[in-house]
Amino acid sequence: MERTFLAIKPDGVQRKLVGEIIRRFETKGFTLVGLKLMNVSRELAETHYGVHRERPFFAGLVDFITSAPVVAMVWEGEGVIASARKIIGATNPLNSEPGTIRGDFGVNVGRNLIHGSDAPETAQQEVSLWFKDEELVNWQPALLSWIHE
Ligand code: DAT
Ligand code: MG
Repeated sequence: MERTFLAIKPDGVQRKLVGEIIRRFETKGFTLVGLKLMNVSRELAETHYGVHRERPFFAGLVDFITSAPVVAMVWEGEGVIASARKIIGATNPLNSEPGTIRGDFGVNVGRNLIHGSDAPETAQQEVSLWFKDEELVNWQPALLSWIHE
């Protein structure tokens, strides 16, 4: 089953949006298989955002993501990678549609509340960067047959 890595960024945690954000993925029908509140080391932040290393916002991004706790999560479900990106909304919250997390709660690209893996390869890399195998829980939700044919 497909899995993706999501992280509620420090702004989402500070603004008490953890429950609201998790609720959106739960009620959509996805399954939570990994969850932890954690401080992010510079090393982890720099690896996670390595693709942006040359961008002008990189240093600020690493400072921000390491500035306060984040909620790191792994979610499972059919099509969860692309669907989570839609639920999250466009990178700049001013361009995110209402109804998306960023569209409903954000106004600034540097405070866009949540990260989501953007493709199957990055999802796999990010899940294993942030979580040990034994931190992930394999389970079958009892409601699965009411969500899937
Ligand atoms: P996304 O988080 O939607 O995958 P991304 O991978 O292009 O977006 O960028 C990673 C993060 O970097 C993004 O969530 C916020 C920050 N960022 C991106 N573009 C930025 C910009 N022009 N100015 C400031 N921060 C930016
Ligand atoms: Mg990205």
